[in-house]
Amino acid sequence: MIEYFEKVRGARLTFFWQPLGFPHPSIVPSAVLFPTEKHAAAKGKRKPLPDHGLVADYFDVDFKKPIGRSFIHRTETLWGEWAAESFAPIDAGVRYSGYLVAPTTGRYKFEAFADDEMRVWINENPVLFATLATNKGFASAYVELEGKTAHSLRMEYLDATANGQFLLHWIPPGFTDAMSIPCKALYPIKKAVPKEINFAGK
Ligand SMILES: [Ca+2]
Repeated sequence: MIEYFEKVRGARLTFFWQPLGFPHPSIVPSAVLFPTEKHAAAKGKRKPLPDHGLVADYFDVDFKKPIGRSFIHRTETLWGEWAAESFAPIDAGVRYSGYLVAPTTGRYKFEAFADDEMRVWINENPVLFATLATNKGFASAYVELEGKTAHSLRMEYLDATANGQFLLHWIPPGFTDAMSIPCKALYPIKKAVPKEINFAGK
């Protein structure tokens, strides 16, 4: 059990471990976390793809040498001084790909921060580029999205050195504050998108 308290602006939490035989700590992957003992006991029957999230393909910092594949359930992560995955190096590039489903049709504002760099494409169109080299890693963009439709989403993130962190948040139509994109909006393949998505969470 983890209890987390967030009071005023800025909220970050990462849960690291260092498995035996690995040279550095890495984020505890969602593949080894289960909501109940029953889910944990049934882990051998796990589906090859998670229900939500994006495919994560890791590379070296030049995006030339493939290192391995896993999944991410949110469009944000905090590597800190360590690695995203036990098999990945501390400094790495990663390409996240999958589908984004917006709850309603309208104009969405996307806000990003990256240490060191991040590029985002929606429906194969470049949306934004955040880099520490300009504007301290922040970037934003508006995108018109049709609701309840699968839009292809690709993000390329590079942590070239030292601290590693990125986020891609959105402000849906009718809202004023940026918020995390819920994992209900993210799917690794188009076939995983259900016919009906209950965004209300009830
Ligand atoms: Ca960095």
